Amino acid sequence: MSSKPTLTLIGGGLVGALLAQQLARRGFGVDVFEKRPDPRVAGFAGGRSINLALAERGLQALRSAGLAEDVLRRAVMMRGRMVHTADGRSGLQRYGVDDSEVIWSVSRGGLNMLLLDAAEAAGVRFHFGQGLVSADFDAGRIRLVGEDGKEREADAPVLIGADGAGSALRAAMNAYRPLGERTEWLGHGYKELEIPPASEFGAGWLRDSGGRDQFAIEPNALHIWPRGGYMCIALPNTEGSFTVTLFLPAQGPHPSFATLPDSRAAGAFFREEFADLLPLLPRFAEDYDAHPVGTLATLYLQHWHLDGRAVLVGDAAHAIVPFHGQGMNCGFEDTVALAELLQGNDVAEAFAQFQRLRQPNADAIATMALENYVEMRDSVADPRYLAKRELGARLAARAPRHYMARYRMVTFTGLPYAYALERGRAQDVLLEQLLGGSNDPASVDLDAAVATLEATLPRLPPLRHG
Ligand code: FAD
Ligand code: E1W
Repeated sequence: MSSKPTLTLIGGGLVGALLAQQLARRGFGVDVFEKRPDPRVAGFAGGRSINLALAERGLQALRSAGLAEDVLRRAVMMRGRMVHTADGRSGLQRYGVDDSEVIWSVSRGGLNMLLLDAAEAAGVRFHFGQGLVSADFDAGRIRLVGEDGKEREADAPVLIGADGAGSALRAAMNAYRPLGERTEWLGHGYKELEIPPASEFGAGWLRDSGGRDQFAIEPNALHIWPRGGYMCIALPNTEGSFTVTLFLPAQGPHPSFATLPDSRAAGAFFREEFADLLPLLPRFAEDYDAHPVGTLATLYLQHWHLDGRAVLVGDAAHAIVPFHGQGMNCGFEDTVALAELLQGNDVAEAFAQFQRLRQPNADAIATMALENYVEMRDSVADPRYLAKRELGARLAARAPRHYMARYRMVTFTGLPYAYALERGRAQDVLLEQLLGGSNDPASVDLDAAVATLEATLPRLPPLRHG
């Protein structure tokens, strides 16, 4: 097609940095304006979650960028969810049958710096400490503000917004032509706490025989303390620590962040509700009082792009609640799709195709992430849920080409999110029919069930980890 335009990305976070690398590798000139200073120089100061779960979709994108091996070297494997019930017991529910179906805990800062290095090596020009203020889409110019408060202008005929949930480019686009924006607040917030390495708990724990730090709890798991209307989770860090996140209603009757304004109130609450977790949090009071309450919302837009002039990707286009651990993974999938589309099409066509391809999938993971919050908080103890999960596991073992749990489709395959949502619904209808009034999976005639399954649901497409 025509010669390759220079592209201007706003935001050098996870999605912006990975997209920039892929575009530069395809021969585009790429400028990235990032509001914050270079984390490789200034130290990483990301306000939000310290570590994240990387799953198959994110890995597939990193593989296509040639970066998967590097990332996995610095990641901690999570084989399953370790559920800690209120009575103090815990048990591991494996995600897959073996270590081919695991997820990975990665440091947000470490991953971002790795991606910045990779993008720079591919020829991307970064401009740190430069925040977008406004855009003149007719003139193809943008206004930026430096950390010193000084404003400057730059040419930017083609803009890509990877500037996150609070996107400044989105605001500028919306002012030029309404995007049909809707934000649905979850009404729950989150706060991050830390379990330090076991070596900090006293001499008895200090180090293993190789001198390495020991983890205070099982390192190769995602820990969940479900408590009905709220929960805590913990993801392991490579240094032997864990980042704990408390999810809780923001307002309203106890318990909510409103009724737990400080560590004194929250300490009493944790002693009651998270009795086994609190002793692992030696800096509970400091962390609770110092860390802000984060807000959670789902963002829906009618329009992701402005002709061939600007497009939004990642959280800027479709921020979701974090309960499936898929926001970054979905944003990474975006980068592959957009880079491929820009390769063979003119810019306007690529942007339009990008929205056509990705929006149904972004909508689907938004729905599934919201549903997973309820599932995580409540259903792990619900007999109907457990019966369906057990029956699903039996069907999957007997007819793996016809049944796959929705969580596995989302987490361990690259099947479109919209497909996972739709197939998950159909599978659920079938499980309900098969169980009828019983919550005993053993009461179901499996031979007949498999026959019904094969007759009513199409085969799953071939998979990498089939
Ligand atoms: P961001 O990471 O927000 O990056 C945006 C970048 O743009 C930043 O560097 C910012 O400084 C910059 N910027 C902002 N404004 C401007 C401006 N005006 N000018 C220039 N630059 C600007 N996802 C997962 O896949 N797995 C998980 O386990 C997971 N856990 C999560 C837990 C929590 C508590 C939360 C809140 C989210 C979680 N997510 C998870 C989601 C994930 O954090 C996001 O989907 C991901 O960070 C989106 O990347 P992004 O690059 O689009 O946006
Ligand atoms: C994952 C923040 C976050 C990140 C996650 C997950 C969860 C609960 C949360 C979903 C999950 C990995 N999940 N885990 N176990 N069952 N569902 O898979 O990333 Cl709260």
